[in-house]
Amino acid sequence: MGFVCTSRTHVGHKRKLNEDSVLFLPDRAMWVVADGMGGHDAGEVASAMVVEALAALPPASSFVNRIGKAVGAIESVNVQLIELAQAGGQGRTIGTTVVGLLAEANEFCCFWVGDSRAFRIANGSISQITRDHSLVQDLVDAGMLEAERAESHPNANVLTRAVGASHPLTVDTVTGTLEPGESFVLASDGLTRIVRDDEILAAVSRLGIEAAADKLLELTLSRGAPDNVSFVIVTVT
Ligand SMILES: [Mn+2]
Repeated sequence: MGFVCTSRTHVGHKRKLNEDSVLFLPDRAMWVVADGMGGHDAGEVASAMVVEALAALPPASSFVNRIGKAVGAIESVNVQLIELAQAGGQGRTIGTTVVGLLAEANEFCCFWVGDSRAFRIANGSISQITRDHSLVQDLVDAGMLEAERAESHPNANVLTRAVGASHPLTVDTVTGTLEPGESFVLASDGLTRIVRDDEILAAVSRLGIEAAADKLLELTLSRGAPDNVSFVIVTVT
């Protein structure tokens, strides 16, 4: 399988610092978005650490082995971030989300922690293939909150899982078979809180990949871009 891919990251219109990090390695069929939290000297450090750890992964003997190494790298950054926060002594969390896509031959694996999302776009429809590790997602799953009201819930930003939050950390994964012509979108919540899934679908399925990325960023910025916004689009050729 071949890929065409692109990415964007932008500080947005309200934040002073871009705490998101993007890893874009088409040669190794690996793409990652991480959304750091904790403010200056924390969020951008955490998201960069997880991205750097994944970029530094050694070659693997099989795809399953490669997935295991990626998960292990995230678990190891989790421990490092907890130690870093303890060394700082102010009781704060230095954390990050992570969502990544790995591909090999005709297989893919998506791994994630937190509320950064992965979508799969195929045959004119979009499906979210990750499940947010967030309080509102748990409420939706329990039937206590309608999905449509989750974004506007006062606790919409409360995560139940993040890299750097607690030990041990469980990294969720989903695997599948790649189909030519389908696309994947990895995104931080700076995109997904502002741009609807059907708008992501329309941009990616109707426009070329660069124009689609420009459109998604433009939509976010024109709506105020209250958060950092980062995303990757990968189309299988
Ligand atoms: Mn964010």
